[in-house]
Amino acid sequence: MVNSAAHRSSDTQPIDALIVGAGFAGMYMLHKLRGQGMNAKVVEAGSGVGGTWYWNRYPGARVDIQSLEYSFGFDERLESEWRWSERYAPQAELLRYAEHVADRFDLKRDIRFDTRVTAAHWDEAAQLWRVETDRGARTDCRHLILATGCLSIPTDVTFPGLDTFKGPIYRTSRWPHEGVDFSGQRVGIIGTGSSAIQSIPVIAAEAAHLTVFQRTPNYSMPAHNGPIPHADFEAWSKDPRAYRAASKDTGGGFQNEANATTLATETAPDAVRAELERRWAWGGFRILGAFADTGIDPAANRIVQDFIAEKIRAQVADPAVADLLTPKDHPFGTKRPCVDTGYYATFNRPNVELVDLRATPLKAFNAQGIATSARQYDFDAVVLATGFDAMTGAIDRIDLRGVGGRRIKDHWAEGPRTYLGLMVAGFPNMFTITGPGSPSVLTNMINSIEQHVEWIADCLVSLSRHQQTSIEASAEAEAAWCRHVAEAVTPTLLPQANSWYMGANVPGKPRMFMPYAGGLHRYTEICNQVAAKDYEGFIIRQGDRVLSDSHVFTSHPPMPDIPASLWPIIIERLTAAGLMPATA
Ligand code: NA7
Repeated sequence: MVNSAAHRSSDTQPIDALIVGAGFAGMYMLHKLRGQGMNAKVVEAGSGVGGTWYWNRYPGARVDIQSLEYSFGFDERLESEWRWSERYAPQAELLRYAEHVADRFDLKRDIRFDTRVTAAHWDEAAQLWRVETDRGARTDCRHLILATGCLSIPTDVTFPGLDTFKGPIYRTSRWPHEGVDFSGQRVGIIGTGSSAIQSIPVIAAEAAHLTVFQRTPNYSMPAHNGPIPHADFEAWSKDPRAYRAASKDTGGGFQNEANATTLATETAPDAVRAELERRWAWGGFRILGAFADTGIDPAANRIVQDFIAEKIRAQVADPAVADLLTPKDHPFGTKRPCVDTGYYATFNRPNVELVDLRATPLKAFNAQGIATSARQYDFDAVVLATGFDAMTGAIDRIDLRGVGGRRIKDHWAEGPRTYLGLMVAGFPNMFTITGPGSPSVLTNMINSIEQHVEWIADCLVSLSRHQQTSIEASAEAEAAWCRHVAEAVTPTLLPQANSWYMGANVPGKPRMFMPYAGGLHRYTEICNQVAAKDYEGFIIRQGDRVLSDSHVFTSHPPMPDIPASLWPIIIERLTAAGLMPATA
């Protein structure tokens, strides 16, 4: 018989909110709700706080957005007492920061570690979520807040004979806390995504030999890590509030000099080159914002692709290896670009070898190592940097059931559907932080987290002030939001790649562009408008009495100014996708 969480009596008094996950999202949510006098608790699968930075301890792991911006801005004292040592903080420092935040706000007393939420069922009669964990603990709560992270569940990738390998197999996302010493070892690594691109240079410097198994090359830009740039530090220290506000008032949630007007295709080649060189020299994601047409017009994108291909050739001595490392199957920026420290130059080392799995597919693991269709590779250790079941993985692994026992997995059978990336129709009082349908992974996560946490906290204050017991996205508003998410991405090149944004890295996962590509600034304005219109699109109840029953979603801010010459491409794509209203 199914152990239905909804059909048992509660062991304890219901709490106001249960938060799942003690990463940056869960920690700030807990702090915020406590400040509002609410009784909130957190359940966390790991033994400590930090989420992504707790789990991903692989060598070379560091943040890709400057730490000045990838840090909390909600508390001025917290902000002023912490100093980042580098432009892009390494994992260990980020974890120390997470620990500091937890201690600073005394969060740990309300976090239950080493515990995974396994089920959460909505009890309509009681207007409560009944939650179960793998430790047998049960909690009833009025609000369930999923702060489960977008990249927290590794893909179930498996290879024939994996268990027969006699050496250790390490996953980048589950790295041993005590670290790994690869000195003198022959190491193989599978994957060339962001995790691999960060770890390969570090492992190569330590190991006797490193073999990199690549299926698809990715674009990577140099971090040029080092001390925080003087100009940024000055701007930040002069007025941290203004600096934070400027970061949040951008599409990506960080300052990137995004150019919304100049087209690469209409600019003189010398000027294009100078601009790309300037941004490449600055490092990180800055090149993404060089021109307004790169993300839309294939011809403009090709200019940046060619520029990066040239940079790869300039760094890699062997032209055949450089060619193999050059992406050819997707436009630049349509998969999450990587930021590296010495990645391409690592392939000039005599102890590093690149294996092209497209030309010579991996056949099987065996006791000695890995056999491809071409030959046997012997290893002492193997690293799997094979990615995550992104955005939905951590949510749909929980047995989540809403109104009428409807499962989230069924509701999301054709891809995740949400209203504002914050709530799901039929799942009252359940919020997602940086969930599918929100800007999340396309942005500086900390700024997106702050925006979500503050919106949810305000929403809960409003409910409590009006003695309302539940809030739920209406099916109509959810459908309208899904359409808007599609409208935002369809004009761009983003759907053209087999990316994890599209669910393409997990066999059987529905193909759908999951994050909201309209930008954090626009998105924030939409969320604020929705709240200001008494939570437009939400059904609000007091017990079983419906107090407000809004089925519309009308809160679109004005369209951004897009250069006129891009409109034909945009209209063509929207029309082909059936998203363009027919003109008279
Ligand atoms: P990614 O970016 O999803 O990269 C995973 C890599 O693993 C990618 O190169 C994959 O190649 C490769 N992969 C996955 N499965 C296989 C199999 N079966 N055989 C060979 N190669 C495989 O994950 P990361 O952890 O690097 O980065 C995730 C995000 O974290 C990143 O985007 C940042 O936001 C931070 P494929 O491309 O599928 O051919």
